[in-house]
Amino acid sequence: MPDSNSVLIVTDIQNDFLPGGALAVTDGDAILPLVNDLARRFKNVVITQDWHTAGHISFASAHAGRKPFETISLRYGPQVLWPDHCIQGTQGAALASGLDIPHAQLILRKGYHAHADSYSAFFEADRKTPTGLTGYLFERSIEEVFVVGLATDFCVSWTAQDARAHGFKTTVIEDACRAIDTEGSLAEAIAVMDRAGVRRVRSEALAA
Ligand code: VGL
Ligand code: ZN
Repeated sequence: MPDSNSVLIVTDIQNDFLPGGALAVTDGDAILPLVNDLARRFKNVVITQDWHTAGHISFASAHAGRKPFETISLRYGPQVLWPDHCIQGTQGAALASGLDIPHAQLILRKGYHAHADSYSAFFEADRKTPTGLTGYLFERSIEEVFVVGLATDFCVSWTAQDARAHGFKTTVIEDACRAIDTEGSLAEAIAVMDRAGVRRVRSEALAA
């Protein structure tokens, strides 16, 4: 299945998204063995890292009177507000120590502009400002993208949608992901991915 024209994108498996972290995803750590195992089957692996400034616009603490998990309207559209998380250089922003993917070729940071969020590994939340990943994958003749990691309903889904929109055959491996699921966000993300032509599979469906 994975060949030299495919890439595995390992999304935001960072301390702050694991149990005990600032924006813990339920059972986020449970995917680590599977993610490590899947990654071994890919020649090409890209790891993403949520990488915010202190006082980032996506933090509830940056908006007077607002609480985490509320949604506000920003110039580029609706923004869910989060607890402070993945601040550049902190332990919370570090990749999980249980991630064992020494052959990963690129670690891509995103969300580093103070005034824009970036769920997707391809574009910031304005859906216009590129991270450079499209060019990187095109230049490396990648045709097929597989996405795993955290969280299914935010960074995984947005990354998969953008991959598909750029013509990559795109698959989310669902049992190698976990969701935040706030205000129906998981059901919505699944509907959007299905409409966009993103394939969703379980890891057993991928031939060894
Ligand atoms: C994420 C919320 C805020 C994610 C990142 O990785 O899915 N979710 N920042
Ligand atoms: Zn974030």
